[in-house]
Amino acid sequence: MIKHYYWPTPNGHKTAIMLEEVGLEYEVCPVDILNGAQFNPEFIAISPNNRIPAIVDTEGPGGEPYAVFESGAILMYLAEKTGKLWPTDMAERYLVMQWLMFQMGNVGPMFGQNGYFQGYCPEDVPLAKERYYSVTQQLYSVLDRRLAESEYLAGANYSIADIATFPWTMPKQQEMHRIDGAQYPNVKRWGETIAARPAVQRGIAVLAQDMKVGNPTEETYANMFGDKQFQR
Ligand SMILES: N[C@@H](CCC(=O)N[C@@H](CS)C(=O)NCC(=O)O)C(=O)O
Repeated sequence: MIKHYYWPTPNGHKTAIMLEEVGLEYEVCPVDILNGAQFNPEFIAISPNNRIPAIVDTEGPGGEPYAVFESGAILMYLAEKTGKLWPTDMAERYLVMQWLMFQMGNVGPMFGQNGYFQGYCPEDVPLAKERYYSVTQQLYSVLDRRLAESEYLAGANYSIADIATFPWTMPKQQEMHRIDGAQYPNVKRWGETIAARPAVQRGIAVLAQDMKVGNPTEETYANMFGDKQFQR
């Protein structure tokens, strides 16, 4: 059984979707990051950078409990455990890895900073806004070009690379990132195909009612972006 340490954010959605796709038995362990639950020592023992998602596989390698943090590593772990959503052929598998790393190293961090400076930063910082917005547009262009030539990011088949990227490009995210989805028709086609998958819909629905990042209070801001992050 998989214990899923989770909150309904784009990074959390990746592993929520994956668990639904592969059909492993799992238990949702909510980590309310708006109210500081990510700083509990028991959670930091599993996820040293106080970020969701994380998992504990109660029957990990050798039958022992095994903890995994970082969403990309969790997707790979669950793919390897179940033999699903990444190919066995080495050339094909490394295409999946490349697009997964593209998400982990570029899409996630840059879109995240764009969202922060567009929406949450208490000061208007035009240079940062412009910089992260431009990088976000450039990354959308890369995705759109790739999806013009390929059904899914890593080729003809849906994989963990798509699962990692999709939650960051959903309409709500595009709005937050000031992205006009109509400018990226291939991302749109791909996003609509993925959004129609029942497992994706079930994954996104987990704790959906608790997704209230919109207007942070002083306390939730401190937990997510401010002093609490740096106190330790
Ligand atoms: N690189 C990490 C990023 C995870 C991440 O940034 N998670 C956010 C939610 S989307 C979080 O837990 N934030 C809580 C905090 O910053 O304290 C991953 O992909 O797992």
